[in-house]
Amino acid sequence: MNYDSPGRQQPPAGQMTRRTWFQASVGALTLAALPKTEVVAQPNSEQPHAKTLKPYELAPLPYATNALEGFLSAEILELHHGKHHAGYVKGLNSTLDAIEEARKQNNYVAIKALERELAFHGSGHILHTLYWNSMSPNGGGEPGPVLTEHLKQSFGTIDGFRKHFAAATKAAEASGWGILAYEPFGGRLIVTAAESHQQMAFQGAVPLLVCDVWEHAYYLRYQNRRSDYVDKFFEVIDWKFGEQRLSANIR
Ligand code: MN3
Repeated sequence: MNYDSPGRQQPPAGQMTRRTWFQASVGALTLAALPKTEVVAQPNSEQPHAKTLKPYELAPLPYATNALEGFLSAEILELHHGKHHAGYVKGLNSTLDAIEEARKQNNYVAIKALERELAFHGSGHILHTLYWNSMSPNGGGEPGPVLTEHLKQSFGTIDGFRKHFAAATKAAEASGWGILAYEPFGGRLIVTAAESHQQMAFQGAVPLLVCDVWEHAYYLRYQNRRSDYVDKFFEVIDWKFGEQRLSANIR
């Protein structure tokens, strides 16, 4: 059973739950989490229903910009969400437009650069969407039962995971991310440290909880002290979101 299937949940108008907010933001890319039988049922190259696809949208933050004040200032969240994340959404849509135009013209002279842009902006949008949800004013504490079981299986102890995740995230080269992901082929959790948004990807792994360590995420408060920022991330980490993501993706 996969609870991330698009259209499964139809809340009353005006009521956007945290889950539906996330689905609206990420949309079709949650297909990556579908069972194999559904993944192979992709549209053919004619894409008969492609015209129904909507552009990607920047969803509002799932909390007020000052809700994480003890960790990140409202100024940081406003800039990060309203400028940086918005830029990835814009870049993703414009890249998709350019690729569509290339298909129409049957002119693929620039396709390599376009695919590079697609991976960059697409990964940037998805990771930022996950990032806002990976934090909560009610975050911190300990993970739920499903996540706890899998964290212990994959990392030995919860503290073992924390140390591993913190070390990998602090060590991400230049601009990057710390990512806790579920790898469905091996049925385990992994930590990856992405460079930029898309380099060093473990293909097929589904990100659950992520921490942005581009300087724009923390510099206005922490300056060069990335280590302090990563350590404090655990005070706001939304384990519930990770629990939901994992539960929806376990095979
Ligand atoms: Mn960022």
